[in-house]
Amino acid sequence: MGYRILEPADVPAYLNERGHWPDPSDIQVREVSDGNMNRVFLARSTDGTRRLAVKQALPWVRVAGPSWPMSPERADAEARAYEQVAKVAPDKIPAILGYDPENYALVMEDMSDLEVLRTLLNEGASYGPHTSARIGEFVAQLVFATSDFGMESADRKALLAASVSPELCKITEDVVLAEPYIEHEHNHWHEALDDLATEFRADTRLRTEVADLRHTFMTSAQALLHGDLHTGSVMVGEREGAPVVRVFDPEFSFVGPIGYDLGLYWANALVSEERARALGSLSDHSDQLALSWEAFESEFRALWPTRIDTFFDDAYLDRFLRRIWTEAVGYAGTEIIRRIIGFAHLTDLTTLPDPVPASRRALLLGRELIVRRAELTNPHDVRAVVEAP
Ligand code: SR1
Ligand code: MG
Repeated sequence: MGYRILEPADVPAYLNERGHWPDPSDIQVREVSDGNMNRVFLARSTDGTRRLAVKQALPWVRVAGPSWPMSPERADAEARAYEQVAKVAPDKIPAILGYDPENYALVMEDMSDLEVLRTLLNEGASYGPHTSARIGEFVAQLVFATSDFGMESADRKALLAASVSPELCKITEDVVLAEPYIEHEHNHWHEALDDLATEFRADTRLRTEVADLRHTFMTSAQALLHGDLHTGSVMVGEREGAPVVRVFDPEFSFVGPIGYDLGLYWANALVSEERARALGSLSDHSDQLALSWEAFESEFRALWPTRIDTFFDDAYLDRFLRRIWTEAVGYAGTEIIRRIIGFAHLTDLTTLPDPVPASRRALLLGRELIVRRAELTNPHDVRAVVEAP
């Protein structure tokens, strides 16, 4: 039949045809598309005992429309990433029930009993003790297993080739790692930030450091990444009295620098902290970078003795972790900046009564993280920069 864009009314027959739903007359469907890129539908039976989610990639960027075409093959990358994570961290992703490559559609567990982390934080919730630790572990488990330490050389080369994702990488290379530092039609910002946007475009030191991070993103094939690990890609909640953390939406997945995933999470945590500071509602925000890094490092170190290639010794592990740390600090800076003067902004800031003071603080913090990343060697150093007046 070929690729067809699903509308809510198509979903019952679609799920039935694909073998996911026996009685298509007993199904209620609602669209809950929220991210920048795709459409998501939730289906439930009248008594609520059967519930599924369908995510479909469109041939364009959803929020831009057909004027920004984008191959729906990004759904293949997402399905591949889920497959890899399912081998090493199945408890940290939604259950995937099927992938339909013809329609670029994933059928997965409905997680509507959980909440998007960003939404909760914007409503004033705290992280609690588990969320960032689980994220740190998630990154370590995925990247160790798909690095040259966790995977046989030939298998890794095959993964690397299969995970090449030129269009999605180009989005990141452009909207995150270039456009905010040049004049570009995608960019927009609050008019009270004009001076900083202009200053950043003229800052040659900043530009060279971003160029370095951009080139590392393009060339450093360390491990399979989530690729877009912001707080809108994490769901949290409780099931049967136990905390649940689920990472979703890995469509930007590719084999790249490990620090990119950590840096994205940190940036979004730091922006959320600026929101809380502006509203006078700081809670456990300041702990999150350290918690996720410590969990990442400890899990990675725990996996190290299982490495396949023992030419990599313990001294190399220390060096490798330092490199990941430094790059993550830099990527955190780029993510903060692009979310304020680039294409895709964050509701953390845009929904503040006055977004300007928090946005200014965040922009300046972003620049510091990029240009001083080599001298910020641990979470305390970063904290000192965050808390500097
Ligand atoms: C054109 S897409 C802009 C952003 O949305 C996605 O969620 C990624 O973060 C991307 O950079
Ligand atoms: Mg997304």
